[in-house]
Amino acid sequence: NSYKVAILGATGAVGTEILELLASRNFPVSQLKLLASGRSAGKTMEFKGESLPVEMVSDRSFDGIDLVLASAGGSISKELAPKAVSAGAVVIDNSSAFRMQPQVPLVVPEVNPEAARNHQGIIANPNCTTILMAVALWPLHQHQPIKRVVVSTYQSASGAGARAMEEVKQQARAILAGKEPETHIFPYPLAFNLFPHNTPLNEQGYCEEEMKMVNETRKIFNAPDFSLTATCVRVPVLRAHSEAINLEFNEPFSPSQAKSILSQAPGVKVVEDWQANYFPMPVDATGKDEVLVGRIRQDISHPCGLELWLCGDQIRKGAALNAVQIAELLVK
Ligand code: 2RA
Repeated sequence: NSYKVAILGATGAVGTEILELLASRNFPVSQLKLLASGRSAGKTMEFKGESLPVEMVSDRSFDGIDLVLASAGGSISKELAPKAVSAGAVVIDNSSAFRMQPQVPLVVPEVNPEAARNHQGIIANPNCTTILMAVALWPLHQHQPIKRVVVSTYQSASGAGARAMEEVKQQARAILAGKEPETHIFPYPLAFNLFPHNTPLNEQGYCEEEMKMVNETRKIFNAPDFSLTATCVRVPVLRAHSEAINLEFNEPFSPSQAKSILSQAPGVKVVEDWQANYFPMPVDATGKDEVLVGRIRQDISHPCGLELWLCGDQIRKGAALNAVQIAELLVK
């Protein structure tokens, strides 16, 4: 079998990665439609040696399409995903628009692949920080239930899109030239700086990005009371997120046992050379499928605590690869 596939948001950072992955993973595509909003329509993109036009998306774009991979922002997904479903397509949506709706599966293939089958037309791709963390925590949680998570994120510019990656480079050039850095996408200078994630804050002082990690993890793990607190920070890195994670269990969990579990965990690569003081870094995670995990160690402040550090490509496993892996689940 092969499928008529549409990429909505094809020219964005995630859309471009989805196109590359459909080719490199040889997804069974019989017809590929590249859809974008106004400013990107008219371009062409390469797929398996063929030059394809990027079309302006319209209500009729999804006629005859089997699968839509959407990464064009929440408002476009809200407007168009239901239309694509009515036209008979299944939509894998990378935006946060549908993630918490009960009838919409929220899927990380290494964690809850079975959830993908119960879709009613839309399947949601979790937030990048949630995906990267879930891939690493799930195998440990299965071995011994995690009692509490404290996570701090170090999020790359790519999470705010391709233009944001350009902006941080431009800001660095300006600063090195002794000029004032300009801010357009980001509210503050990111080059040689960092700032708490600037999504809106709730009354408890948590931003939306932090609450996504809490709420999405609970849904993916099917654990409504899962105890997690997050501090999300934007850092001057291009396209890989990093996370410092503290775990509390009910019983001691030895670092060596955690390391051996993670060494066999799907989607994880343990990277730690204690002699060389070499551990996961964004420059190593960039372009890779795996979540790199290291610095697995006893929490010296708690007998049942464990500390770990991870890096993962935000555009790839954090978004595009996870979505394509969900599509692969559907066609298996
Ligand atoms: C961010 N996770 O990094 C969000 C959206 N990709 O800003």
